[in-house]
Amino acid sequence: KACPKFIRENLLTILTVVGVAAGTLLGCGLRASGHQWSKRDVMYFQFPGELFLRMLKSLIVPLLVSSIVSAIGSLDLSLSGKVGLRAIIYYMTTTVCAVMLGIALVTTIKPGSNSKGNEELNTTKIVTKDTLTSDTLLDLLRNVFPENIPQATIASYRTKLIYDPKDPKMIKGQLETYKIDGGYPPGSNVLGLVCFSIVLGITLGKMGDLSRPLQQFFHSLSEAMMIITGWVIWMSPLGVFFLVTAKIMEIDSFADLVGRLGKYFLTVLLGLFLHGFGTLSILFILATKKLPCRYLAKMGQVMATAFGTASSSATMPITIACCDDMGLDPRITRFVIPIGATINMDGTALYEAVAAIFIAQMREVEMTFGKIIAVSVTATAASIGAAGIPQAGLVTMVMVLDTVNLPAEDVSIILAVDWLLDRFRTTINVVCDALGAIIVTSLSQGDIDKSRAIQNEREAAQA
Ligand code: DAS
Repeated sequence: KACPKFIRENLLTILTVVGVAAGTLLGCGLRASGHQWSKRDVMYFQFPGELFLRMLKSLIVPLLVSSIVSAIGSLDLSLSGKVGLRAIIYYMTTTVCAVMLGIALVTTIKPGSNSKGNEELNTTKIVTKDTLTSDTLLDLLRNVFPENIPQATIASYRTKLIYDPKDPKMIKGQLETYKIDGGYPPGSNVLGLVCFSIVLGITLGKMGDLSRPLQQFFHSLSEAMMIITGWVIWMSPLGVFFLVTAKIMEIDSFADLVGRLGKYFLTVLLGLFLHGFGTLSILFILATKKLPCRYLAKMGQVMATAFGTASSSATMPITIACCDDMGLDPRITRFVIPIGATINMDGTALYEAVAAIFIAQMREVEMTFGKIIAVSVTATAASIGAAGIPQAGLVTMVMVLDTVNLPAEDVSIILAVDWLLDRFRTTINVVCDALGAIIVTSLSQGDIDKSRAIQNEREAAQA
């Protein structure tokens, strides 16, 4: 009775946030000690955090498939159609707003113009393939249709530029699209699984009684995964503590953070903040006629885990558990959260648009209106194609850079601060998904009640 109600109700969130803060302090302290930490030292520090991340990742595939299939299967088709449409409209609207905001900021602040260190950049030949964008977009579509379901999360298509071994800057002029797990570690690219699960869920919804055994199976599997999530979630404080400590120990230097990438870093942070607490909040108030702060306060655990793991897929089980705690309809939550965690990444979209134009400014490449439109489109597509794993946004950045005729290697310019920006953009990605679940539930409340009334009548008639 001694500890106040607030602490009792939010104990785990408080511990996880403390874990992130303590990890940051310890990481900085270990660096300040001046001792040269070897990769092995970092690996030992990271190990408990890595185990925590692996526990969360092991839940992703069974939870994602079972949640989407059982959620869509349990909704009548008209309701799941309406919920799906509202979710897609929300995802597209928020992502486009994020990209527009990012472009407005980077073209106003101009973090890359006349910043130090431009000269050595211009010596690099700007050599790229103009078909890379179309090929990477085709990869995105290929990954939507997995040819082998059990392998779906491993075989992700990525078009790779084949460099001339004699001159690494010259591209041999050919592109090879092949099935690799490079770029995305196995089990991370779940776009194909999400699409398959949606189709299977709709099919089960159409099959009526014949689908009952499968619906029961997927519903039980989803509930079992959420129970395991409830156990794993208690390891978050320690998990994020070790992940953050090790990450701070292993980065090369903070110099870039305050040096020539400082303005870029702050531009992205400003964009993420304005999007998260500006655009999203306005949309939330318009859609639900409620203030988001009450909900955001309950998302501390989700935000801290997203920040600590830098993976929205790994955070997904915790996002679903948080939505359950908020009393949302589980069928809607288990429908929109897994899809949102895979294709709705506002933070990533904003970051990719800012980064591409920042690099163009560093190279004094003229940004025409047409190029800005192209960046908007490819940054949106890149955020859909990015997997929910650490620094996935960097991987799909190649497509956006190519749009403004910049070489893929230029990603290295922003690498130094990406490990930290990734955590902030992942947090925004996840907050946007959770707010989306609340908004879609609120907009669908009337349809949910109607569908439940029809279901009750049907059961009464059968009784
Ligand atoms: N870390 C990715 C995520 O999990 C985002 C990114 O890399 O842009 O959402």
